[in-house]
Order: sequence, then C-alpha cells, then structure tokens
Amino acid sequence: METQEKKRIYSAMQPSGMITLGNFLGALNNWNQMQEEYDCIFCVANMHAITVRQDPAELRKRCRDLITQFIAVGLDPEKNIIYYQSHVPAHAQLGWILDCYTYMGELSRMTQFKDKSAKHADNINAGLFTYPSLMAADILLYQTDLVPVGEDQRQHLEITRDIGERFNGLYGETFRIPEAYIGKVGARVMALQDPTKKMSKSDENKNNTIAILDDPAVIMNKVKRAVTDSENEVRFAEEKPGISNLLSIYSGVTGKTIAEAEKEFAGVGYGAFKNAVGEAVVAKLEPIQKNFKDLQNNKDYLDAIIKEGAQKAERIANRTLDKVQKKIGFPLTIR
Ligand code: ATP
Ligand code: LTN
Repeated sequence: METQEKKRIYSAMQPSGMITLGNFLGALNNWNQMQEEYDCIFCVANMHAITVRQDPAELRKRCRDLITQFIAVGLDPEKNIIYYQSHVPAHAQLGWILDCYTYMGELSRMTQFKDKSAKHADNINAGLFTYPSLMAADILLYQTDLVPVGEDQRQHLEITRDIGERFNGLYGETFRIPEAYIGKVGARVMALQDPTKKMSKSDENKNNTIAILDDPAVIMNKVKRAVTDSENEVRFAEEKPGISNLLSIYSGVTGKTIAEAEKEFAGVGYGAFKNAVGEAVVAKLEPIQKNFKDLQNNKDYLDAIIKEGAQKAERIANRTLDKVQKKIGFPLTIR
C-alpha cells in the first residue's frame, strides 16, 4: 500500500514591517514546529503588500529580510518551499479568475477591508477590495489542507472555502477545500505600551513592538518601559493586561507554562520580573539574529534558495492553474 502523503500546510506573511515577537510567537515559531509533520509552503506575500502604498526600496529590503528571517528562525528550505508570491505568476492569473467568481457583497463584508479602508482613506483601491480572492488563489493553487493563521484571518479562510466550493460546484472537483489551523489561544502578543491592542509590525510606535532583529539593549529597554499596573504582584489576570502580556511572552520564549512562571516570580518585584523577561527574550532571539547575519553574508546561497523556491512553487501552482483554465474554457497553455 502506498504510504499516506503528508498533509499540506500553506501560509504567508506580508512584508509590511519588521517581524515582531508577536509574529514570531503567533506564527513563525509554530510553522517551525510543523515542518516535520507536514508538507509546508511558506510565502512572502508581497503582492498583497502593495494594497497599501509602499516605498519601493523599502519594500524590496523588507521582502529580502522577511525571507531571510524565515530561514533564520529555522524553516528549512530543503524540507519546505519558501518563495516570493510575485515570483509565481499563477497567483495573479488565478487571482483574476477567482475575482470573477467572487461577489461584491461578500467582499464588502470583510472586516479587514473595512479596517484598512478606514486607516487608508486616501487610497481605497480595488486591490484592497479584492485582497481575499488573491489570498484564496494563494491557498487554492497549492491544494492546501491546512492554513495556520491568526484569528484575524479566519474570515479570509471562510471566503476561500466559499470560493473554492463554488468553483468545484460549477465545474467539478478542482480545488481541495482548506481548513483554518488557528493556533492555541494565548498566542496573542499585545502592544507593550498599550496591552489592550495586539502587537503589530506596522505599528508606528516602535516602543509597542519588539522586532526579532532588535538589539539586545533595545529589547531590554523596551521591556523595562512596558506599561504595567500599580500593584506589585506578578499574576496573570484580565485586569492586569500588561503583566499578563509579559507573562505570556516569557512563557512563549521559555516554553514554561504561565503557572510555572507565576510561581517563579511570586514575591518578585516588577523591575526584576521585567529584567528576567527581557533576558529570556534576548536569549531566545540571539541565535536567530546570528543566523540572520550569517545568511545576509551569504548572498549566493540565499539567491539560490529564492530561485529554487519559486521553481518548486511554480510547478505545483501551474498544475492547478492548467486544470482551472481547462475547466473554464481557456485554451491550454503550451509549456
Ligand atoms: P500588520 O501590522 O501589517 O497587520 P501584523 O504584525 O499584524 O502585520 P500579519 O502580517 O497580519 O501581522 O500576520 C502574520 C502572522 O502573525 C499571522 O499568522 C498573524 O496571526 C500572526 N500575528 C500577528 N500579530 C500577532 C500577535 N500580536 N500575536 C500573535 N500572533 C500574531
Ligand atoms: N492575509 C494574511 C497574509 C496572507 C496569507 C495568505 C496567509 C496572504 N496570503 C495565504 C495565509 C495564506 C495576513 O495578513 N496575515
């Protein structure tokens, strides 16, 4: 009997800023742990990134930094496919086709569209509106089983499933219908200066975020300045969002449970607690930063990975695209 294929995981991250500790604990670190069990594809979603205005030089650098960080945290380019979205034309091609199978009504219900159009009122472009059908194309092209994303992306997963099912209903089995794979609750890191909102890489206040490439001294400083409360008790509680956030971060980087961390810091003042959290974060990030620097100095190696990633991704994506084009009545692409 044939051995059962591994399930396919697909995920992507936009190059919209420096990767934060939130992105790391909520996404990258989990991706890292999935690579043994699943067949994984990880993408730098640079086509999605231009739905808000970007500075070209900065975008280019962020894309390179992002793919380098994917590898620096431990994603193995031999085992997984790691690539730039814009290197695989099938995304744009299927994105357009799926636009024609997606309704205005569905797209206007997306909360991310509503949020982003409020935030960028001077640039409510058509790409921002059709963002979800491009994301559906990303996922459906690779016949994906599972998509690890944060809670905020659940609605985009739902519309992906709806579009995929609609297409399958019209033309017969074409796409595998993916499931969302939402990480465990608590994997939500909050902003250091305002622990009621999430840490976000596009946050303009850099004291809210810890970038995984921040210098150790900067990290220590940001943690020390994190907003807490007027008690002096290290305890996880809803009314203590600042301390709870630091406890989650500590637990995330050390692998200890919240209860173990609370025990460890019982009777310890906030100053010493923050020091320990800062040191634990630095210790976790140090090897990643070292890998990042080494990779940066190894341009040819990185270029080869990027090229190979695109080729491997393209082979899979084109298979699905050909199937779709045939079903809807386009002439076969001669490859
Ligand atoms: P942006 O500021 O551009 O919206 P972001 O930092 O919010 O970026 P995304 O690019 O939207 O991050 O998300 C990348 C991945 O990181 C997603 O899987 C998302 O769920 C996860 N993620 C983002 N922020 C956090 C956070 N604060 N805590 C845990 N996970 C997070
Ligand atoms: N919209 C996602 C990024 C993203 C994505 C994807 C995630 C683009 N395409 C495909 C999973 C699968 C975000 O902003 N986090």
